[in-house]
Amino acid sequence: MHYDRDTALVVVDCQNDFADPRGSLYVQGGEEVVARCNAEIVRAASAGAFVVYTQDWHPESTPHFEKDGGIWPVHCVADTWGAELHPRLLVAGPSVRKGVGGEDGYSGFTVRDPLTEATSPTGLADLLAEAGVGKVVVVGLALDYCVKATAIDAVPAGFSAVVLRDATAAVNLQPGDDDRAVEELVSQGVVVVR
Ligand code: VGL
Ligand code: ZN
Repeated sequence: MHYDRDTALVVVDCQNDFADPRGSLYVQGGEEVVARCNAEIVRAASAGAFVVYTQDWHPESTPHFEKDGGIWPVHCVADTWGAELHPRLLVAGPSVRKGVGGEDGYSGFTVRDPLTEATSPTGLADLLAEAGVGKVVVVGLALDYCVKATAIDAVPAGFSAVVLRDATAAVNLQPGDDDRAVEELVSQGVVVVR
């Protein structure tokens, strides 16, 4: 990928619970994704491009978790090891935390109140606007959840969006969720490249 000052790299949820095999919601291939993200981070940062990170950041109880009525094992609880960025991930910019107030949702741009369904912004759009970019490159975990939702939300927020599939990995709750995520991305105007 080519980076310049009009382009930001958005590194989604490269946290221990997703990227480390000991994590509670380990995504197969997570460590490889960290290495591939690092290569992009080096490229982006050396071109002077803005690099920004997201972190899934949940309270101990949230309707996002299976034990509280959702579908996921407990993961990325605020201020725990699982919520930390993977120790090998290069950090070259700010991080946006999502779900802090127990909200649900997957996008790095917005979270959703589980009771009212109202969405509120996370601050990512503001950071990108301050950086003055028109284009975002999205990488990280997981392709079929937070990478997909973040890239799709970037389009109505006014950015052109590219997903680097080789710098992602999918949860694949159902086999083929990865390919379906790519189809959905493309149908929403996101460019998906290897
Ligand atoms: C994610 C499942 C639950 C993700 C977050 O980062 O893709 N997936 N919470
Ligand atoms: Zn989550």
